[in-house]
Amino acid sequence: ILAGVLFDLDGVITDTAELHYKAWKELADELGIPFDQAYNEKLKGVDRMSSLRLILQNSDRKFTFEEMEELANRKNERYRELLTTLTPEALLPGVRKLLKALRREGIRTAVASASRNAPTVIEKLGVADLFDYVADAGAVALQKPDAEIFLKAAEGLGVHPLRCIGIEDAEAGVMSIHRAGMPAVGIGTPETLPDADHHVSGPGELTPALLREWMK
Ligand code: B16
Ligand code: MG
Repeated sequence: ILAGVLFDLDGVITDTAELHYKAWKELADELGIPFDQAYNEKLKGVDRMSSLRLILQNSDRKFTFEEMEELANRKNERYRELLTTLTPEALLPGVRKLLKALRREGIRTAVASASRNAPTVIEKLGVADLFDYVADAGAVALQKPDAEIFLKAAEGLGVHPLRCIGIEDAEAGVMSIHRAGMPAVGIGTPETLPDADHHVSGPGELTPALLREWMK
């Protein structure tokens, strides 16, 4: 029986990937490191430090840990500046309706994102009140594809993981959901997310009835 729905943020609730890209691109340009939209795909669902490491792989010089921390902070400051432009219009179609329908049916909802900025993002999108819990990405030791963030989200809801379903747009996230023992809904296709149990092209296609069905 379905009791909790755990949402990834970027690519599921909104497309912050573009803003992340802008902020990383500015940094990469300053450092003279090649970086484009195609490479940005690799950063989806990947936490901040790991994303930076992927970008710095294309540099011919080495960076100390202190330098890397400074670069990650600089990117985050720029990203947070860009987040001030976010409005409810940036919600992916159907998200608000789905959250309301789930609440009406007594199904609890949480955010299970790698982003430490998740609370700010859902606030700006005007849906913070519609989530029962936001797992703290900053308190997670093992990032996606480890199960930790989805298990923490279930725990925060007070719902057993085996009564939860997860929604993701990234491979690492789908793996994370499976490791937590939950069925995974992929926002994408069997080609982009071969391991997801079910696929939809956007959150607007989801309903409580469909999610209940997929729990069986
Ligand atoms: P932050 P998700 C992820 O969000 C993004 O997809 C990824 O590109 C980003 O690096 C990561 O959050 C960390 O974000 O720098 O804000 O902590 O897809 O897990 O919701
Ligand atoms: Mg995502």
